[in-house]
Amino acid sequence: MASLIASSVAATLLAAHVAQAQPAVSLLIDTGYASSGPLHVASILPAVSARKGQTFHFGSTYDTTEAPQSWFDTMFESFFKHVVSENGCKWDATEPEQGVSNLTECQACHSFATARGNSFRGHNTFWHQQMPAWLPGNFTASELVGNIIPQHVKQEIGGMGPSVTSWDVVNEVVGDNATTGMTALQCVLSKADWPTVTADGSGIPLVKDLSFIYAAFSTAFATAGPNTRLAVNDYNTGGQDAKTELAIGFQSHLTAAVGGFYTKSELATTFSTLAKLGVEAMITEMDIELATNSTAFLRYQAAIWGDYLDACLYASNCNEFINWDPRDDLSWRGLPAAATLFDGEGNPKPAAYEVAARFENFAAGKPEPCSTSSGTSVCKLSRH
Ligand code: 9MR
Repeated sequence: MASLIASSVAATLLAAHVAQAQPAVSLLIDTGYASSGPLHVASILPAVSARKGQTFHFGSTYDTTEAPQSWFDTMFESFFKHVVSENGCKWDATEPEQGVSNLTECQACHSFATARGNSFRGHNTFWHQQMPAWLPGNFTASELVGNIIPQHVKQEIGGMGPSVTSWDVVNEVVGDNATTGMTALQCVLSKADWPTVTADGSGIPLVKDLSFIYAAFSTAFATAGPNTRLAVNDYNTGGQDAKTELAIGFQSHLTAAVGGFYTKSELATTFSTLAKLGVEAMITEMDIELATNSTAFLRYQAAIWGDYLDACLYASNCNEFINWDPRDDLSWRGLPAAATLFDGEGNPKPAAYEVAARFENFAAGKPEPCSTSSGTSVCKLSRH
């Protein structure tokens, strides 16, 4: 699944793939569900949770610095009901000076969520990007594992309190070339980013074993609330592959092109494999880049979004679904990629209406729709 996206090299890597044609698709919004006018997801979510047997968390990223605030106020009342701080809970924001906890932005996002009846998810306590300047390259492995990571994880997770639904305890620690048959250590060692290869000053690689991951998780386990899910979060996950074996947060930075996303059945098989192991999984950073903002591509995007949401809804072990960036003008993938549910003016796109329709369908107790992103030659929807 090489064309699923690597987080830091997104746009360039997939330029070739997005030029591919899109299939004609069949959508629930063609069958009588609303395709214009007000969106009613927030009012449907309680019935969704009732069918799931536990709270289903559906939301998006937010940061207090992002404009326009009035749009966020409305959307996080009526559509999104779950908040992830896009950047405010990362290590550079939360421990800008060694040993000094600063949860100001992370807490502000949590307060924004709480004030609107939203739940809150934590992203992240450990990542090789957005590190505070004082950290990389300045410590030995034993200082990192024995002191710096546990202290940071404890002060952040402890400081944010037990209501956080899930934490990305480690983010993007698995290498892109991880393959089945490799040990977990080999998979992590193949990650060509700090802390895997940064020397500690003596030329010795900083990470020689998985103790940095163990340090983060054991501290998180001891500090987090009893119902908080603790995740390895990674991109290019969701299929039957080595990366997915190690991660339960499926970022899902996708592209609307064959090979740019997992099929619904691949994703469903992955959820069900994990369910049999007693493991929960979640969609943590969904967006879908388009080659062009045409009607056909917007419909393809809606079909893929619908399939991912259905895969999560109809799985027993998927209860969080997060969209990365709430609207196209705020997307890390750029406005031309049109990768989110709402356009650059904040207007709902077909994918937003299709998401609402999938929720409505599920909440009404209906059977799972077929795999719409496969195209009308494979799947045609009708209202049950
Ligand atoms: O969306 C985030 C963007 O605002 C930051 O500049 C960027 C820094 O690398 O991180 C983005 O979020 C990333 C997330 O934290 C981890 N997975 C990949 C996301 C997109 O790069």
